[in-house]
Amino acid sequence: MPDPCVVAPVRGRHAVLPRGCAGANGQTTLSRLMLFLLLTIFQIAMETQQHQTDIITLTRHVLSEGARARSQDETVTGEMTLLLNSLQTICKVIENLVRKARVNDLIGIAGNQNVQGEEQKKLDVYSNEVMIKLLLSSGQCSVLVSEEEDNVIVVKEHGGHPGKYCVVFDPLDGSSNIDAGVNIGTIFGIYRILDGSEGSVKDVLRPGREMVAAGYCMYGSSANIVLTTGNGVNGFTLDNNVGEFVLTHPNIEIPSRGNIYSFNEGNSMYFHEPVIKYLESVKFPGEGKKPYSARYIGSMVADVHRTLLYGGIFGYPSDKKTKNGKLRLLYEGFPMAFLIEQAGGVATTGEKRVLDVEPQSIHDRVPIFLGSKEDVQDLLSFFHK
Ligand code: AMP
Ligand code: P6P
Repeated sequence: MPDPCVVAPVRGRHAVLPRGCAGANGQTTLSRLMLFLLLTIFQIAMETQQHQTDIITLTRHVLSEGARARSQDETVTGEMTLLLNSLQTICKVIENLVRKARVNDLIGIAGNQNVQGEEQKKLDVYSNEVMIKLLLSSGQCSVLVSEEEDNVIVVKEHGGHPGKYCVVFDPLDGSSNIDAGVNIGTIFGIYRILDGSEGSVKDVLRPGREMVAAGYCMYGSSANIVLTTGNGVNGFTLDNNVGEFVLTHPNIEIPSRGNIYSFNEGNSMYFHEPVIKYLESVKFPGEGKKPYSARYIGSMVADVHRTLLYGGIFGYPSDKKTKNGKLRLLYEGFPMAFLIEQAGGVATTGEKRVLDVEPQSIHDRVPIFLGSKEDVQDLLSFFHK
């Protein structure tokens, strides 16, 4: 009779059951055996993961995408690769600021207002400064637009080395949530400078469809970068042990329909009729249909990230008090619309494709509905009635 304390070898090693396994009760032995085998399998899985050698970091992904671009077009210089990796570094620096904010007394207001007339939080100010300094020094940009800056930043007028890209960004979106520890984020979009331009506001007053890359970094329980360069959408999660963003969400595709609607219904009394009717349709869907769930975080990065992964619809519409809604076209609407479309979704103002809007000024606002194709089409049906 084999000793029930020694079980079948696992990877060449005999696993020995813990003390007392040879109890009189066969049931005890069996349950202990099952537990021990599960623990052994878990340990093997963990060891395997640690020894995983084919880790795709964001750095590696960007370098390989650059090599692929160069193999298809010999004029590719590597400047985009350098810019994307500069943006990655920016996200790591801001993530560190956000994660340590409360300990380093970075919570609270900086005591001044930004161009939007909003109270600037200390983290807003720090994040904006970090982003501008690192982009100026990257040597890849000729024009910068920040939500926190009144005017466009022309790099050559700031002693920087101009490059062929223009970056528009919200350094810390959702800042009203900073003190509550709710997810916040950095949003960016990239245009290639116009032929013959040395850098001016004209390089960024262009429809979002002319962007060559867009992304965001969401700072929450983990830091996540979601990026498109026009060939789909990939998501990366920061591994703080390694200090690298690791590919965790390859080729993100938004579900064609979800069951979540994400609007600030505190504005309902101001909503126009089509939005009111659409919201009623998802709350009272009629016989035999389940109503949608309401989810609203109040940080665009977080609400869009959830919509991208789970599907459904996010909206910040124009209403009776704000002609064009609240969200900014250049550095919120365009990048998020680019990402959503690249993931197979739809982004509309209610009247036209967001990416086709022609900016008149760098801080234009835009009404926006984005998310799963079928959900947004349902919404649009109320605009066309
Ligand atoms: P570059 O000459 O490096 O500025 O790249 C020229 C164009 O090639 C860019 O605008 C992109 O459309 C594409 N490209 C170059 N490098 C990359 C990259 N690492 N990832 C994605 N697209 C890239
Ligand atoms: P409201 C955050 O301040 C922000 O700019 C976006 O991140 C967010 O989607 C929106 O405003 C929230 O606005 O009016 O619902 O608080």
